[in-house]
Amino acid sequence: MELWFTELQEKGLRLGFKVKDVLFKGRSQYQEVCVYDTVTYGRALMIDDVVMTTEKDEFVYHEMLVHVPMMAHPRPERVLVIGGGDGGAIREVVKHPSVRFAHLVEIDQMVIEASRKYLPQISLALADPRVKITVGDGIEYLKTTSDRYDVIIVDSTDPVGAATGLFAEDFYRSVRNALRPGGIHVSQTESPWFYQELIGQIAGVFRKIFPVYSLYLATVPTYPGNMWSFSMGSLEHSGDIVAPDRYAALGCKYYTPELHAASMVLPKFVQDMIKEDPPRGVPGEAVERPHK
Ligand code: AG3
Repeated sequence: MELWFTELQEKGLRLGFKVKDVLFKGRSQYQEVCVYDTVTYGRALMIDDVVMTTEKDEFVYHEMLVHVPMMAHPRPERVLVIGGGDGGAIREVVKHPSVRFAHLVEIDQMVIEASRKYLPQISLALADPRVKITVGDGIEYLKTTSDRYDVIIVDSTDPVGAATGLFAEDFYRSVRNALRPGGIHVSQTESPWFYQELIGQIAGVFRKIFPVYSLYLATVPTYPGNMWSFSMGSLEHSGDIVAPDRYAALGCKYYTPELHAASMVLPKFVQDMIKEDPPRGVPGEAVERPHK
């Protein structure tokens, strides 16, 4: 019997992955967590039927999420990752020798456990001695903590349900407050093809909150639209790479110093989306609110 996993992006778009094997299926207090072995992309982590990461293409997303802000910072020592319980972002963070402390705050223990067991190549750095794992709500943590970080990375699910608060202005304000002087923040902000409004709103909020704002893109084949956006806010540094000589030690498969700069060169419809004074929009019809 053929087994297919389908992600429903919106009423008119589904993405299908042929499944060889179901390795894990669990329901936590927050969500359904699954690990499938897929024919095309290897093992894949799904949360509530949405693709989080796959063995084959995870490096694109994790390298771009992490190395762009890290290489734009002169010396990142203390780094916070909110979400990202699979450990992929943390793995890239600890490749930077300047990092003394990497803190993962993930709400769902089941994501961490399933990734440790079934996605060892992604989660391996969770065992690094510089890494501290807190199972808890990142929003609450940042509201109340007096800890301060050089780089804060938000590796969230889509802005649906529990993750909605991770895309809200109040949350970004607590992110800014938890940055050390010169600190940099990045959030994954979905595909420009389906979340143009969100990306535009975040641009407005980041411009209010952070002295420097940039949007950059990467191509993630297993995410809807493939073109993926990352919104970066910085207290001081421009967002450009500061020390290209640090690159060689990272052992990247996607990120390069040239690509760092190139990822901020935006197609016209994406430029329009983040213009200070709209008109905003993408060619074609308005897209309905995504699934769920
Ligand atoms: N962060 C999830 C990106 C959102 C994917 N969205 C989608 N497929 N509709 C993933 C966690 C990876 N560490």
